Amino acid sequence: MDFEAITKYSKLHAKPLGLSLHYGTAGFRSKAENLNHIMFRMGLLAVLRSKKTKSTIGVMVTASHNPEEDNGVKLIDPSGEMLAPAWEEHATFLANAEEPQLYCVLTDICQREAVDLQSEAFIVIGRDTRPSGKELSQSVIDGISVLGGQYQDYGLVTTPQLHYMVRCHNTHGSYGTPTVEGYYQKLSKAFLELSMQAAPQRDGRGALKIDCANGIGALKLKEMEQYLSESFVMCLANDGMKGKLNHMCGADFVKVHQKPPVGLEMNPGEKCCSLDGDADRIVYYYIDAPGHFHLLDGDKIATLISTFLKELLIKAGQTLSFAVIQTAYANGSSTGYLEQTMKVPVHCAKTGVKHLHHKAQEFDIGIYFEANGHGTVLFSKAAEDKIRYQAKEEKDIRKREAAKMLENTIDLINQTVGDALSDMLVIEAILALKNFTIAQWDALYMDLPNRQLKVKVTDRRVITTTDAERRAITPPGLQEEIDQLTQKFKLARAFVRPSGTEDIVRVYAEADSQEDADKLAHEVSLAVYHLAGGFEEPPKAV
Ligand code: 16G
Ligand code: MG
Repeated sequence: MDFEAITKYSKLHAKPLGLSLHYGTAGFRSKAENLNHIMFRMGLLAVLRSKKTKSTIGVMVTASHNPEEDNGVKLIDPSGEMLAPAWEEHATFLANAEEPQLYCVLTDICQREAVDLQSEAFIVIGRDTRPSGKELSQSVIDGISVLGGQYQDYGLVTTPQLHYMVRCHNTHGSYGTPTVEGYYQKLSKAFLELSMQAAPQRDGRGALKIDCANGIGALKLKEMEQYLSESFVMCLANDGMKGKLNHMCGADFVKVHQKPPVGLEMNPGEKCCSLDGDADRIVYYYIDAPGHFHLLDGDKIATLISTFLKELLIKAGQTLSFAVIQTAYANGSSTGYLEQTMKVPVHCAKTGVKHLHHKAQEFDIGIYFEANGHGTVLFSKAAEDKIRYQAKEEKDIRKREAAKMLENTIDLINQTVGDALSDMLVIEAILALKNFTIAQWDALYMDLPNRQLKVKVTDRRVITTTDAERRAITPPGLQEEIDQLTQKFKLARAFVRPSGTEDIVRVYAEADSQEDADKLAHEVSLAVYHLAGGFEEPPKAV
């Protein structure tokens, strides 16, 4: 490593003295103006990671559903997954080194990880549509170049598209061609083959209105549209021509506020969905004839996909292990429906994609979704091989057809990470094959009313949790208080956890009526406020 070059270039991307940022659940996120040095340093780190793994590494510049002024960055590991936890620590360490220590910290990481500096490095870069993205990507490139890494800048892409590119590069094309065209071709071919057997869509039930959060999803859907059949009618709203990124729209807004986004006109029964700012989340919704809003979140998506896959596995006569992974935020009704009605094993993981992804890898087929709409399906290598073999060689036509549909589903789903575009096509294919309206899908089970609240405390780290975040260990007395409050309501459940992306504590409550869910959430918030160092005013009733 060239000490002088690193020192010289680092000064051009100088770290503001004393500024400390952490590699959180989804990488670094902050106001864009604070991120120049972070980007440069993540360029450096990506090169070390690439040398260490002897693989292509991804660097995505995005702040997902955060407001437009923010930006962020995350690294993508060789198989297209989130960065390994030990390297998240290196990232934080490197990000917070003051200028004179930077070289030392780099050398330290190289030593601890036994990085062979003679190895080559190749990095792929992408960014979402934030105005700050281009300049920040250039800082990443400067970091890569100063350590002699090679790179390919994909420019504007969705986060899951960049995850896909990383996997394509590292599998030498067997996962797909590492271009956006390759991505559209792979997905559209699988989609068209899968939905071929669907009956023609009557009464416009095939049409879909899409709220693109004024983000990258709009651009990429317009590109993808030409690869899909004319029978799939998409109508894009919030495509970034007028509105601001994620402002009063997008998957996060719709899920948190449980109401439609602005900028999308809805008529009763029309099927609508929202993507988030970097298109790795999706939620569906509609209004019924009396005008009530119905949200179909990640739990409903997981249920639909599970039902479909389970039916196909039975038809194909395949006995593969199969499980759904959720988080504590999963609606109690969804867990009950999956376990009791569908007889599917359900596991609970901590919040954050990497935790769910990791757990899902333990099964032949692992379906994971966060209630917020981030999720995908993972197929083990053995399961994939079995299915592909059966799709080709099976003599029984019915079984072979089922195996072919499973094979198309494997190709349609982005197995690296949750992907709004790929998930949307999976959902649309299933709805078409089942000839389901969105209301019929919604009727699979009824969500329990629920409420999420935020509480401000002096130091959110005083709250520690166990049992996949469902129980609080500290501060003393908090869990006992939550247990007592919960007992007062029917079908009730509540938990609290420190947010991984904001300086607040999150509260979740559900109960058999909205009134009780609101009441319980408020009472639990007060308990957090009193026992965990709340500041400003005590939380008000909902
Ligand atoms: C990030 C996570 C998401 C999680 C959310 C929780 C990734 C790619 N994204 O957006 O999975 O649900 O954080 O945020 O891991 P919170 O900790 O603030 O509740
Ligand atoms: Mg996102």
